[in-house]
Amino acid sequence: MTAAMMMAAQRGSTSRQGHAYPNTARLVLLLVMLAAAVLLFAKPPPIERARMLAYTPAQIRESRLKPANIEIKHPVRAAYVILVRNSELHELRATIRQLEDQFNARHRYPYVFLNNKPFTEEFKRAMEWVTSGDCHFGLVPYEHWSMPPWVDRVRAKWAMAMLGSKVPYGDSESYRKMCRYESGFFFRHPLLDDYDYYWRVEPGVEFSCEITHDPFKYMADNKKTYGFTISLREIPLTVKTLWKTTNAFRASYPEYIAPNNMLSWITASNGDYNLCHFWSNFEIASLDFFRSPQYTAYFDFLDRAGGFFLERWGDAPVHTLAAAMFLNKTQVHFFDNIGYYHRPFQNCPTDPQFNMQHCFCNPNRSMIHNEDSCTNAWLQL
Ligand SMILES: Nc1nc2c(ncn2[C@@H]2O[C@H](COP(=O)(O)OP(=O)(O)O)[C@@H](O)[C@H]2O)c(=O)[nH]1
Ligand SMILES: [Mg+2]
Repeated sequence: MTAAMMMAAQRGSTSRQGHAYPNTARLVLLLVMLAAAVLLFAKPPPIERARMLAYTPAQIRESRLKPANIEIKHPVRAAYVILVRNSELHELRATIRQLEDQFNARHRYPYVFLNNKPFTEEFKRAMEWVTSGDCHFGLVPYEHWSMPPWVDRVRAKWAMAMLGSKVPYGDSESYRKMCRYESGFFFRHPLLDDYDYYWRVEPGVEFSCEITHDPFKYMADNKKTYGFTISLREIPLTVKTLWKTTNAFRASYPEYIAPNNMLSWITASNGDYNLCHFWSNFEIASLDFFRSPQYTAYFDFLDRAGGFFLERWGDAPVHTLAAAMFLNKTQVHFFDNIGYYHRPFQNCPTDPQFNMQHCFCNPNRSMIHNEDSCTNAWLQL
C-alpha cells in the first residue's frame, strides 16, 4: 500500500465509524492533556515536610549524631546561638551539618535557636536531626523585636525611604529590628541564662576547616572575652551619627572606659570613626560582656538616640565599639585557624600546613588580604 492509499483508507475508516470514535479520541486526548497539566503545574506534595514530621523523637535519638546514653562533660557552659527564620531551615541544615562534621559531633555543645515567630514542628525536628547537642527553641518577646515608643515613627519611615536602595536593607524595618535585637537583647533571653559563652551562627555560613581545638575552652583558659574571624569597614551612610553618639556616651560614663582600650584601632587620624568593625555574624564571646553594666548602659544610650531606626546601625559596629571601649586587646582573640565563609567574605587559614591538613578553602581568598580588612591593623595594636 502506498502512503496515499493508507491515508485514504484511514480517512475512510474514520468516516465509516461515524462521530463516536473521534469523540472518544478527543476525550482521551483531553484527559491526557489534563493529566500532563496537573503533573507539570500542580505544586509537588511537601515531601520534605512530611519526611521531617515523620521522624519521631525516638528515631532522632537514634540518628548518627545523637547516640543515646553518652554523657559529655563540657569544660565550659557554652552554646551556639542562632537567630533564624523558619524559612531558612535548609540553609541552616547545611551550615549545621558542616559545623557538626568539623567540630561539634566530637563535643556536642547545645544549640539555642531564637525566632520572632514560633518555630514550626518541621523546623524543630529537622534541627534535632542534624545536631549532636541538645536543642532549645525560644521565642523573642515583642518588646525586644520592635521600634521603641520614643522613636518618631514619621522620621523613621522617612529615613528608611531616604536610605532606600542606597545601602543593603536600606528600607527594611525588619532588618533594623534584627540589628537592634542582636545589639541589645539576645543575651537577655532566658534560654541563655545557663551559659557563660556563646557562638553566633547564621544560616548559610560555611566552616571550611576542621576545628581541632575547642574554641570555647580556649576562650575560658586564656581569659578571652570576644573572638572574631573577619573584620571590615562599615558603610558610612548606615552609621552617620553612631560615632558622635558613642563619644557622648564616653563623656557621660568615663568610668566605664578600659584604661588599656582598643579605641586607637577604630579611630581615624582626624578623630572620626574609621568604620572598622568585627563582622558579628561570627562571634564567640563571653555573655557576661554583654550582660555587664557598661555594655547595657551603652546599648540603652544608643537605643534612646534612635539610630537603629533613624539610621541603620548594625549590631557589628555596635558590638565592636563596645569591645573597643570596654576591653583591652589581650581580651580579644582572632580565630585565624577557623575557616569561615559568610557571603561574600571568608577567613581561610593562611598557615600552609594547617590549611593543607584541615581545610578546603583557598588561603589567597582570605579577607585578611583585602584592603577593607582591619585585622592586620588590629594585630599591630
Ligand atoms: N527570626 C528572624 N531572624 C532573622 C530575621 N531577619 C534576619 N534574621 C536572622 O538574623 C541574622 C542576620 O540576618 P541576615 O539576613 O543574614 O543579614 P546579613 O548577614 O546582614 O545579610 C541571620 O541569622 C538571620 O537568619 C527575621 O525577620 N526573623
Ligand atoms: Mg547573614
